[in-house]
Amino acid sequence: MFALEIFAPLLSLETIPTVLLALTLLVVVFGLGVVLIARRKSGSIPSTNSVSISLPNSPTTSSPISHEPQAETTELTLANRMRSSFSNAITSALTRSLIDQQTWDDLEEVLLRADLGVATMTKVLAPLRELVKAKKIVQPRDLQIALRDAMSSQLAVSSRELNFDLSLNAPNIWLIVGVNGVGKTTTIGKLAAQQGKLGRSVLMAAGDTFRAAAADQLETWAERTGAQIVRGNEGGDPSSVVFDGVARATAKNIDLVLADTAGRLQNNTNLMEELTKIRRVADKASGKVTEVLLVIDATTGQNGLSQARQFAQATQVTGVVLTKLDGSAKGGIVFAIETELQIPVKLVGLGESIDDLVAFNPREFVDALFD
Ligand SMILES: Nc1nc2c(ncn2[C@@H]2O[C@H](COP(=O)(O)OP(=O)(O)OP(=O)(O)O)[C@@H](O)[C@H]2O)c(=O)[nH]1
Ligand SMILES: [Mg+2]
Repeated sequence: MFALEIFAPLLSLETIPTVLLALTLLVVVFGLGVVLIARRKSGSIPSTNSVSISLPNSPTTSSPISHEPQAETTELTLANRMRSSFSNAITSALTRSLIDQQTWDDLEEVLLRADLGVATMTKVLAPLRELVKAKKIVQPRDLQIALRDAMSSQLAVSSRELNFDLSLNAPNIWLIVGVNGVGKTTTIGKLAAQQGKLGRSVLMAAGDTFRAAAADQLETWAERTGAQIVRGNEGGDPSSVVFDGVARATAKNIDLVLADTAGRLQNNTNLMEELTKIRRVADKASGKVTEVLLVIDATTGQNGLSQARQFAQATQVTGVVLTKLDGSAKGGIVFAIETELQIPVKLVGLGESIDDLVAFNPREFVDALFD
């Protein structure tokens, strides 16, 4: 009522168009304000595909063959996936202003903890001790640089290429061996995906006949990667499964046979002989064994060296796949395997997913340890 009394005299015929214009302007300004506020709000709500940094470092929690859509992960590099406490340990071993006996003791401890092994550690440190004795290295900082170089130069094998003989008029056969649970079957799945991308057709031979579940696990990988599979009976002869696999691959003009084998302890003579037989039979089949890949779990420690030695004797290992380097602060076994056994580390497993297998790059590896 009060407002009417005030505004009524103002509402004459002449003022109506002006009032209407003012009201229209008010509505337009109000509308624009609403739109702007709504836009701001939608920008601040985290969108469903926003980048989340998550490192897949819990091997025990997810299924071995699950490949659910995952949160976006950090770039697949050694530096991103390895959890290196090595560089902190090295830095703290070299924090004092001088190089003395304590420095060498600390360095030895750090290298042993990283799984280099005594022989490799001695080999790496010996020339550095000489340089310090001759006063060519005085500062701990320079010793750190020299140590990095010395470790890099240990990893100088000639070739890390996966052997695939293009001239063969028959399938290449890659045999995958190793102790229990190291990641053999998973590596076959990852390899099949990689080789498929290279345009090669793949057949998996389920040479782990110990448990039906092992062949089931392989079959899931075959389905996922579009590979063919040959499996035998539970408890059957693994050599004949591999043989049949190669025969099928030959008949179907398939390029590559990936042969899974059951996990076995390197000191179990019977099982190691069985592996020798699988290798012999595979070689007698219509294809040719061009790779024997020994899978080693990076967290195994020095036992990995003993595994490599025994498996190499039984099957002439041509390369090592070092798995579970993601989330591992170790991996020094690489140095021991390459320097003491001259077996190249060819591939590295950096997680459980299908793409988490990369070529081993020694420079990147040493950088990841030190940075
Ligand atoms: N974090 C991580 N886990 C891995 C990697 N490779 C394999 N695994 C996991 O290790 C476990 C064992 O893998 P398998 O492929 O079944 O190992 P296996 O050597 O075939 O095992 P057996 O056949 O029982 O001897 C599974 O949970 C895998 O997902 C890797 O590079 N990183
Ligand atoms: Mg397996």
